[in-house]
Amino acid sequence: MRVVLSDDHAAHVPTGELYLGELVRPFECPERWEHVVAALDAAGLEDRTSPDPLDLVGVEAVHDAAYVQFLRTFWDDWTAAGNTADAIPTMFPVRGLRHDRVPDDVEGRLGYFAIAAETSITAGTWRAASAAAAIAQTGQRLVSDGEDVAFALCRPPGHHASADQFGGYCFLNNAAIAAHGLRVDGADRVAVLDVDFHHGNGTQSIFWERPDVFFASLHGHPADAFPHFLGWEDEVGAGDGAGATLNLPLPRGTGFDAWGEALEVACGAISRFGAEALVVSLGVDTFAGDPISFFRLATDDYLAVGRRIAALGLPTLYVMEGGYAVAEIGTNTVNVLVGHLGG
Ligand code: 5XA
Ligand code: ZN
Repeated sequence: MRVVLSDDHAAHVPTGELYLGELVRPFECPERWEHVVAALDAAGLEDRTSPDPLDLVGVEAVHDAAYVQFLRTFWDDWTAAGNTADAIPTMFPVRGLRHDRVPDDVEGRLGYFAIAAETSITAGTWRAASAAAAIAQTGQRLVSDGEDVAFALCRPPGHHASADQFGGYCFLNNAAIAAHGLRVDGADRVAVLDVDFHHGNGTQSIFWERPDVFFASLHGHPADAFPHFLGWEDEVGAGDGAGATLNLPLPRGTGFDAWGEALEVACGAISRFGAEALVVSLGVDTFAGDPISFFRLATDDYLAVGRRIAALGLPTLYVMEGGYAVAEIGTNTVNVLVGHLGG
């Protein structure tokens, strides 16, 4: 299996995360990447590829150009305004406030483009986020060019990033960029299967009205879990995309039996949709030991996840999303890949 990765992920190292009223060490940390690489080594998955340069046209096919410009330039503006600490958004255009004016002030602009306060922009955020998007694009091209399966080891993750907002540790939507790329490079119908614990609100919103990209997500019920304000089962897409979104929210304590049944439902829907290629938003924060999630999957269950996804028989790109049980993230992630390969 080809693995696409880059050391540039290490440029994004936020110093703190607002979590339940405290500033804690961020759960989304560079060590996650290192553990996945160590597990890839241990499993003999050593066919590594560096990303091609970022294709901005492909990025701006799913993100607003003004948002991409914001991500590219914000750190310089933030520091030019005299700030030295990481940029943490604290004020948002919520109910009753205007969405049609982008503030000039850096604090206002930061909140305008944000969904949540746990994610900060740092000196190296654009470098890492743009490298992650380039990794997804490179993996996508490998699959479009005939690889059965590839793994894009993206960090930071992407599935919470919408066309014009960051949050949930995500800046550019790597999976959405890859899914759109698969369409451009020849697949008539593409599916995104999001198996991260959290609902992929960004991916859903990007493809909400598109009939050519199916989005299916298994996740902690939004009544109980981040991102809280999207991911109910009655969200099915709109306009030409009506019926091309499938949400399978699951309760606290969900173990592999119930989770696997939901995976079966998602896979059945992807087959009926007639997808010709698949992007998997691969988060392993469904693991029982994950510190910020509440499902109960075990390390061996991830082998079965990979086997079931492989049984779809589709050219597949796995894109790394979440997973914060740092010591186990490598084995859990690689078990999905090994299962896909028949292990
Ligand atoms: O998949 N998304 C995540 O793992 C990030 C959740 C952030 C919760 N504040
Ligand atoms: Zn997650």
